[in-house]
Amino acid sequence: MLLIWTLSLLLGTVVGKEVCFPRLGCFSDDTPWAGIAQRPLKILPWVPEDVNTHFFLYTNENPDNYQVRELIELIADPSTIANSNFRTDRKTRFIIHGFIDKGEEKWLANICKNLFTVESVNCICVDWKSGSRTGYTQASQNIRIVGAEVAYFVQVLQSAFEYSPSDVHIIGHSLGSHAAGEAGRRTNGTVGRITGLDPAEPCFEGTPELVRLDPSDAQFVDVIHTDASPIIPNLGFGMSQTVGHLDFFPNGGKEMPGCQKNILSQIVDIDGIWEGTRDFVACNHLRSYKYYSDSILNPDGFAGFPCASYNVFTANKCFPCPSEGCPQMGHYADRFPGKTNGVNQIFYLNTGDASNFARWRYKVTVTLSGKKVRGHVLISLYGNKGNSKQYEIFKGTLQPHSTHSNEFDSDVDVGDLQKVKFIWYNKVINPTLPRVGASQIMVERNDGKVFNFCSQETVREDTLLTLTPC
Ligand SMILES: [Ca+2]
Ligand SMILES: [Ca+2]
Repeated sequence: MLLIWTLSLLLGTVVGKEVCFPRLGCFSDDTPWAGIAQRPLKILPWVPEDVNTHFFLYTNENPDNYQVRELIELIADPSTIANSNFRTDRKTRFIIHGFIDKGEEKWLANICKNLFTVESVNCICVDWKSGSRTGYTQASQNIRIVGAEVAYFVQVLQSAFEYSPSDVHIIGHSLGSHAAGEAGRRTNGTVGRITGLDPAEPCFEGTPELVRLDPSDAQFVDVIHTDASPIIPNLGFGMSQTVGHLDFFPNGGKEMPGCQKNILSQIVDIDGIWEGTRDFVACNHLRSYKYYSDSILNPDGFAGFPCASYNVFTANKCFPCPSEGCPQMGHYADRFPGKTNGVNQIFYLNTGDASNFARWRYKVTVTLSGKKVRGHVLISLYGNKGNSKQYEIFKGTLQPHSTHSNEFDSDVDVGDLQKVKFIWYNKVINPTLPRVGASQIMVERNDGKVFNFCSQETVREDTLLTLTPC
């Protein structure tokens, strides 16, 4: 009893420890920063010199080689940014990496390069590898320094160049998402947008909004969840909790297609051994920034559907998009008219298993004709933008006049439908050579537009039947 009493006295004297730094202010280990269930260890962030945050500026004028901006130089003389390729009439997008990662990693600059193909922008990759390559608990505190440095950068832009924080977009992966949230909190939510790419779960899930990314950190917050399984025992690094205005759960948010490959096949990938090992330990977690990167080049290839759950979505019950449309996951999420109508709006979609991850979902309804046999029915779509592969619509008894529907995610955007091809098979030898057809096929696009096709013909197994508009 005496021991417990003494301990509580000792602990009491520790409460309220804080460290203060010029320009960044003070950081305490008070609750909820530390000493709560999700972060029991009373630790403080490192000093800014040890986190050593750097800003690598890429622009349309220097897409391949960054201009290093030492923050200390910027503060002493804001004209250093004026002498760079930074343009005050452009948006500024910061990209912040996560745990163990670094600002020189290719994926950050690749996002910038994709951006330069669609817009003129100041693209700043934030490096804090000195603070990220340590124990996870320490790194999760060091993001407070990173967030403060980014916030300070935004404030210098505002005071020295009258640059509006609403033209700032901060993209953060993993722990970087919460660094973005901290930067946003320190600028009073005036930053235009924050994108959380699979925000880190440990030390953040279920914590107060103060310490983690939440919708109040920016005018608009969008989130992509790709590793939402629990950290214990599944090692799912990402949050399952919704923390934005729009929260996207591609492929259900837990297991990403293409992530089941074994380590050997990963290592022989062109990106080399490090990328292979990264993908092996954290494939689902890293998918979030790959989806974002592809979304820049595919403005309508990541439509997210509002739905009660992913199971309901895969049961084909959330198609097409509602009248207000579907938001796009990734870069163009800010084009959604209802983006800030509420917080924690949830959306589901499927992606591909490798880049290009974009997909376009279609609903196809087939009315059969001809003989009654068992078999599989497949169709392919032909449109003014491209032609799809064959997708299975139904298997079972092919009963004339029966109607069957299915939805699928095409890797091709076919645009406006022009014709449809039908094929059936059963691999059963049948000397009567049965013929099956489709009297009508209805194709619905995700925007609700419907295309109808008809045919009077029937065909033998494995023979294409073309249906024309009707
Ligand atoms: Ca917050
Ligand atoms: Ca998780």
